[in-house]
Amino acid sequence: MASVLIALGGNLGDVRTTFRKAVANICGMTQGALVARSSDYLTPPLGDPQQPHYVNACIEIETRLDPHALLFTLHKIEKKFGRDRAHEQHWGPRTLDLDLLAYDDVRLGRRELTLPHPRMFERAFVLVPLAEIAPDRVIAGRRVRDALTQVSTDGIERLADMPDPA
Ligand code: A4P
Ligand code: MG
Repeated sequence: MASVLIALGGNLGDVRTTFRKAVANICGMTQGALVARSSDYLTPPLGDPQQPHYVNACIEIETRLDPHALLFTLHKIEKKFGRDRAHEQHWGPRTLDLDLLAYDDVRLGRRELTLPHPRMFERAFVLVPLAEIAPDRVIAGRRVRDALTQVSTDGIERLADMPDPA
């Protein structure tokens, strides 16, 4: 089984409900086991400042899918929750963005899949939730909790847990 870290983001629709359903889909469609899930965080938008704030979170799963099959499955889940890549702007609003942050210690440098995720260390909206679930994980030679000290976390707010749906 591979240990995989995935970042969730979105700023259109009822994002927290989308996340809850997406996490269930990720586990179901990857025959994966959920190891950890961070809180949800409200984060100021990177990119167009006129767009709504995002909600961000991270999960750790264990799965037997290989990295490409996993990314393919994540794209299917994005689409299922209303993401329309053909009509969105780069770094613009979206219902659900699923980024593969790390897959064991695999390193890949392809355009369609780069591992670890090349921009994760610049992004407080990734590092804050990631440090909640995997502070001691070392990714590309950097410990997550140390990487977090190198970015500004201004404006990031932890959201209270949602009650379980009836
Ligand atoms: N790709 C390559 N490597 C990976 C990987 N490790 N994980 C390829 C996922 N995808 C990977 O991805 C574009 C292409 O990258 C895919 O076809 C895939 O094969 P995308 O998710 O469609 O692109 P994107 O999301 O527009 O860009 P990118 O660079 O992933 O940026 P973000 O950060 O995901 O951009 N502000 C806040 N506060 N919170 C956010 O979550 N998100 C974005 C979106 C902008 N501003 C944000 C947030
Ligand atoms: Mg993305």
